[in-house]
Amino acid sequence: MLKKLSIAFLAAAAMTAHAQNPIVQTCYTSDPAPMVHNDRLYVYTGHDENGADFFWMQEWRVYSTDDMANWTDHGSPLALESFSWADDRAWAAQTIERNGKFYWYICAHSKISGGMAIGVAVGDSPTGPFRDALGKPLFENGSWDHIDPSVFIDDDGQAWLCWGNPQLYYLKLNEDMISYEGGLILADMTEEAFGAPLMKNREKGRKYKDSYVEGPWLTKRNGTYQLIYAAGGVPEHISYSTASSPTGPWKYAGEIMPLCPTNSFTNHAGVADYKGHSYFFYHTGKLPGGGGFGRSAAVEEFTYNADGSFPTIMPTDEGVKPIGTFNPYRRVEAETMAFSRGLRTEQNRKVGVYVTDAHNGDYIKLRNVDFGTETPRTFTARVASGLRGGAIEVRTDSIKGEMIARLEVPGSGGWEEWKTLKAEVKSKVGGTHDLYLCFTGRKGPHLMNFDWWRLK
Ligand code: FUB
Repeated sequence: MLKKLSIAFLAAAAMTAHAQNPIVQTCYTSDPAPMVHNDRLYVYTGHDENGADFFWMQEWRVYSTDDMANWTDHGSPLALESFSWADDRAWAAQTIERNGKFYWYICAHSKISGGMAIGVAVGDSPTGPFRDALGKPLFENGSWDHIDPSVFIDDDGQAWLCWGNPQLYYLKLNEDMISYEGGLILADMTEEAFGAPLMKNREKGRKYKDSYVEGPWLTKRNGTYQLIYAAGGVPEHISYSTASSPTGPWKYAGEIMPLCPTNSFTNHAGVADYKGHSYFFYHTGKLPGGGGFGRSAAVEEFTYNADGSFPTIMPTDEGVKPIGTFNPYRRVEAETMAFSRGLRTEQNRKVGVYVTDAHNGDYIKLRNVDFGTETPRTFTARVASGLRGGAIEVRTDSIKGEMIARLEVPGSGGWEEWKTLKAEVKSKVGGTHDLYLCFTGRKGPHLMNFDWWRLK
């Protein structure tokens, strides 16, 4: 189903050159939370299930890029089963680095309290492995308010965690990032702060300017604290408030991403500065088959106003421009792509994340691939096929562009029987091109699994 719809989506997207939103086409990726580390930008997402009728989410995922166009899928290093106390709703989360460790703050339904709880996982790298840092929730009290944690480390080193729907809560984290000082802090949910007070304090029949709902993202710009959040109720838009302290009192500052026809009644934002650019991440229901419970991460570039305030940011299908070139003369994980058609990714212990569900006509696109001045001589790929296999055609500039190499992939004796195969590059290629890895073979069956490739 998803596959057929992906094809329809591509047909629509093809009308706009280089449409790249949503940024991942191999599965649904909700509630994006960016983090920059060592010159790479990572996005931590949720994972909406195919065909879901609610937010029945079971795992979190990680993607990364160094050029904002070609994204590597790092799979799912964290899931509900990573937390012995959690049994449902792997909802919005955010990761931050401190002292060489990566802390992934999540929320999930707790079988201990029966409400939503805030948990924290820790890992030694941005892509894990991660483990529950405490073996119990960091905070819970049986309430369902405890969703959507956002973490922020201030210039003085003080870390803050905030979250909540419809009330905004905070904890003052200790330096270890897995314990806190003092008790739960409740934000003042006033009209001045968010455009409307809490629902229970609103005047009947009165129209308010805006309102805080959920999905806070706490940050600081030019010495001013900014709290970005999903606003307005259902459907949601994105607004923000500012303050001179991380816990407020907040002052309503306006909408950032207005209500738009994105096919999703929720929205969830995160911002990051990366390589001299500013990026706004959010989600839409625009991947085929998607919708309110099938949401996907998208990104827009924006420029802050001179005073540090946000401009209005509109969702686009084009997304952002590449800010670098891609080096094909190294082992490239097959799950690195700017765009793909019809494919999914899986992961196992043997090879990690790999591309699967490759049918005749499916493809991977990479953008801004720099072939340099010397033409490559060989295309090598690690592949497996439990049936008859097929071929990978390596083409430049479009799916119908010049075929520079064709790798025949015979059956390897099993879907996890990996073989490294090589084909000659037959045409000269130099400079920068988009690169397409096109799967061909018998119409109908899954042709092959694909682990990595390299030009030499
Ligand atoms: O993804 C599940 C919930 O939907 C999140 O926790 C909210 O922010 C909304 O996006």
